[in-house]
Amino acid sequence: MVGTGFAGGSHVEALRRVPGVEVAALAGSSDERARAAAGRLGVPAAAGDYRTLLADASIDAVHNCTPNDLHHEVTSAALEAGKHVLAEKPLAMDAAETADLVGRAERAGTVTGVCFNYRHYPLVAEARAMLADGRAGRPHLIRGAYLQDWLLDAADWNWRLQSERSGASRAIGDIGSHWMDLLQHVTGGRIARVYARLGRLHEERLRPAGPSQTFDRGGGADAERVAVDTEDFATVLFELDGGCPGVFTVSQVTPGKRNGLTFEIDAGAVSLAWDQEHPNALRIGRRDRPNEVLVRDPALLSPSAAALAHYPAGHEEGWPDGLKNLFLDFYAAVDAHGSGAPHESSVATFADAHRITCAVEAILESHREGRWVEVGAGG
Ligand code: SOE
Repeated sequence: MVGTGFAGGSHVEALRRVPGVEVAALAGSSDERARAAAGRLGVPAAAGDYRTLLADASIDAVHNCTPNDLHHEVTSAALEAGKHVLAEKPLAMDAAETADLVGRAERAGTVTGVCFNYRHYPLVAEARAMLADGRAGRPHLIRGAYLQDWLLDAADWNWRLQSERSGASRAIGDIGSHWMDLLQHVTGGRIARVYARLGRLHEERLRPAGPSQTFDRGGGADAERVAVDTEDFATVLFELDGGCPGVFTVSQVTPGKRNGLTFEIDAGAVSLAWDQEHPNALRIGRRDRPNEVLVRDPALLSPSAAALAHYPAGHEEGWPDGLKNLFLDFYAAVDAHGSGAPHESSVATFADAHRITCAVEAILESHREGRWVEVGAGG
């Protein structure tokens, strides 16, 4: 595990529930931080330099949970060392870097994937199955949002507020990227063109002298006032490659929305609505008979969705379980790589993540130029 923040901690916890996987060591930005995190998470070895882990031949796979500006460097080095790599999103800082990593992964030939974790919920898989097998009909209109409030106050601070660490886009890059990946995964379509407006609640924020983690609240009295150059919120009109139109809103400053990722897909036979904060229900809208709320009951789900539900109905599963599902899939792919057995994976590929970065860049360009922008191949 490389990285000691929110992502690193949640990965270690979910990996504990993946049979056959052992978290061997954890690397951080210093010996001290790595040791503290390893102690907290119960990981047996710690290193202040991730290269120590890469040199260890007994380590098969690396999770890259570093801040965005280190993604390309750490992932490239891990591939070079012949490791399987599960990379946190965004795959890298910009499309030139993500395109480069797609090539490196192909050349390395190890198993690679990107942590677009919202794909791996049972009722997301059910919506996907209903669209893929025709039960839902063809999508003709899409709506959605990804809304949070952890950056509402000017005193809320995190490295994501520094574009040199996080990338040119923040709200879209950090969470809009999840929404776009999820939508593409569920519908099987691709966002082909976008028209976007971005905005900021705070032109300046208060940066604390000490460290702060994702989702920490407020800074201390010693905070320094700094200018912000990335967006707090955005609205995006888009069209899928088949022509289906849609719209989504992204915000990290919406009071009361902690991790409110939602989609609504209107299709010919039914509409499908899902909400990450209530992940065990899929709303199925109908015209000629009563609407349904399909709950996460393995006995009632399609096989691809039931495979992601580990407990009986009423025994609720959520965010940590989606992450576990992603890792079960990734490590099944690692096993299959070793044995040569076939494995069909739902984990986002480096190429999928590159395409998302191209969409993020198209959104920035659309805002800058005030026009529709085609999502290019980038790189
Ligand atoms: C912060 O916005 C964050 O931790 C994102 O970086 C994650 O990708 C998202 O899943 C939850 O929120």
